[in-house]
Amino acid sequence: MENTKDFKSGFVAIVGKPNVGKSTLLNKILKEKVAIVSPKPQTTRNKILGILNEPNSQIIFIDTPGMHKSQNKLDEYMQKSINSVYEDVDVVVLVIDGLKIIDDSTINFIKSFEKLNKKTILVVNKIDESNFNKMYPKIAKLNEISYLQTILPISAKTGQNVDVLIDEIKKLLTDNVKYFDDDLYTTQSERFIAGEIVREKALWLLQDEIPHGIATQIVEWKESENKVVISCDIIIEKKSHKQIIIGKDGEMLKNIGTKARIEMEKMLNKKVFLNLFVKVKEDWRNNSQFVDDFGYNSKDV
Ligand SMILES: Nc1nc2c(ncn2[C@@H]2O[C@H](COP(=O)(O)OP(=O)(O)OP(=O)(O)O)[C@@H](O)[C@H]2O)c(=O)[nH]1
Ligand SMILES: [Mg+2]
Repeated sequence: MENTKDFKSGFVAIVGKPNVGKSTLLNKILKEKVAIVSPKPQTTRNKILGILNEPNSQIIFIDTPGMHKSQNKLDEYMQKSINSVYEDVDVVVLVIDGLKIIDDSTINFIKSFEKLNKKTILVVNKIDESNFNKMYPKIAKLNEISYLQTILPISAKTGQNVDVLIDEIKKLLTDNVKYFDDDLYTTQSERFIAGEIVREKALWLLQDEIPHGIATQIVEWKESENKVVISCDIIIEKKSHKQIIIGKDGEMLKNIGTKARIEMEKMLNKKVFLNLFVKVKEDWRNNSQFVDDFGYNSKDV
């Protein structure tokens, strides 16, 4: 079908520090879960593409890992995937956490995006947990940053102002091309999302540094008409973490598995038989080969 003259499309990067709510925002915009979310920073490790199809527009969003200082090979991969996103996008949605103090370093951080020379919308997230009187002076402070197209307080969690954000983005789009089929809302494979679901449950259930050292790898996927048998390796970086992830009498692993299976069944609309295996790869986040093997290949960013 030919696009009408007023059809708009384009690519939008969602960027910002870890834990500010970028992935929550993407899921809310799409009304589908394409990116995993957790209260722990550095949840997202890859660029995640989500497509919002509306009768007169197609917006392609790219969620990115939170920006932080690189400490290992995995961090370097994450940084590369953030850097590579800017080439292709028309609009940058820069997300900050509205519950955090907005000081000079925040202002400088936001100003550092000016050199990208992209139309930029600043989103101040998590307003559901604040009140207008507290938020207003903070947002007023941001008005001195002149290169921004819009400053918008939102709640990615409740969806407040998310429709306004989408309208503001549409105003900035100039392409007239349909890049993807109408019925596609992500380019992530079900296999990739399944691995991410296992990682998400581990992020929620495990404490301290353990979840950050976890990678997941789908090693078996046998699908028939009404069931899928999925086997997934959970890779950990220290032998001493093995007992913690398995738990007393296997309780922790069982819990991760049950929660992941329920979510996979919703996604796949089929009965899922999920087998989890724990494997130790000492210090894998510092090993380029392992980082590549577990799906974080710099050549793919
Ligand atoms: N109260 C509140 N919490 C939110 C909101 N948006 C996200 N969160 C919470 O903030 C935490 C981080 O959310 P994510 O969406 O994983 O954040 P992220 O920016 O993608 O994080 P990284 O992938 O680590 O960079 C989670 O606990 C979310 O539930 C919001 O609008 N309000
Ligand atoms: Mg994320």
